[in-house]
Amino acid sequence: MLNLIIILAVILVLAILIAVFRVTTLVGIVKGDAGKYVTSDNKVQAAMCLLFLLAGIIGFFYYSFGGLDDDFVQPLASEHGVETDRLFWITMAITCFVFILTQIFLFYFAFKYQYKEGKKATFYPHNNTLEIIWTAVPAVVLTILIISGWKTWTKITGPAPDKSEIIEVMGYQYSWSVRYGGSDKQLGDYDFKKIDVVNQVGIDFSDKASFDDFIPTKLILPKGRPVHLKIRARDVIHSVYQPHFRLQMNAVPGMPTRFWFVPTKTTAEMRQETGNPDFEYELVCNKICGKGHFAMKYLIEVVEPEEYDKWYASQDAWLKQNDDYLSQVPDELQEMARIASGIENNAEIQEVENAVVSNN
Ligand SMILES: [Cu+2]
Repeated sequence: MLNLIIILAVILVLAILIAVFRVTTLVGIVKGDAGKYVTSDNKVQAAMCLLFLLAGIIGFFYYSFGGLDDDFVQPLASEHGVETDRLFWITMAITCFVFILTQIFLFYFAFKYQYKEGKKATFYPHNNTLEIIWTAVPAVVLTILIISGWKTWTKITGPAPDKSEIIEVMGYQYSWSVRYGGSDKQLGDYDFKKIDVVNQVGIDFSDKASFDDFIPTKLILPKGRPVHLKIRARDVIHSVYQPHFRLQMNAVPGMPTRFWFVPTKTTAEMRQETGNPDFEYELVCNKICGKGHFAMKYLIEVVEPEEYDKWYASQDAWLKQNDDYLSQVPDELQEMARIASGIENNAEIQEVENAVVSNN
């Protein structure tokens, strides 16, 4: 039904265009255009160029700054974002200035140099000075833009500070999994061969550092501390995109990537700033990775560092929650795994040992 309506609409529009064309031809004949090199319609076309220029510029500024851009610029909440935002707006200002200037020339000249009887075009084949200016100026401006961008990018992607919170982010069809290092603050190894229905990220329990790792359902970050994301993917290419932190990094299977940054506002502060009591930071996938791509949204909460430490200490190790995976721990590390994961606490073991000693 809809297709039929569209086809009818197209036929109707074509019929109207043909009718308009016939009417203008007839008007031209009445006016005595027949036999003229250029018809009177030429003036209308020239005026339309000016009209299009004016409407285009007004439309461009209204669309960009007239309140329609609410979702375009998200409030900023990271340290490096200040620099990338500055670069973005400088680039935007320069390119917009040049764009508008060239459009003004383009459409104004089309109007100004419309065909007029008896007017002859000047033959102007070459001008060295002009060639040098319009080659050198863009070359210099672009070089400055690219070098400052490159310097900022090098700084942002440089080594993370020593005391960063290291968090693993793994993308898969169709969600994210985040893993923290636990009390030793070190992420255990992983191995794709260890992935199963429960051990979704493939934690390798032959590595001591993995015993206390934990996997929460939300990405919790401390305000003001450097956070180092270790990024990987399980199946296809995904992309870690956190717009409020001005952060994006591809998650590639078999090729770990990383990104470090410093969050500067807690979720609560952001709720106040935006006036939106439901505001949430989000981690979304920025690569069209399959039919469930739209569902790859993961919530992030930024809290004060003290609150973060409290939350961190209260998390149960993944191994404690899934203690049948103890069978994957090598024999000589069993006891260590039981203690590190919190399956057995130190006090209990001490008690048992004491009992053994006193019995002897
Ligand atoms: Cu994805």
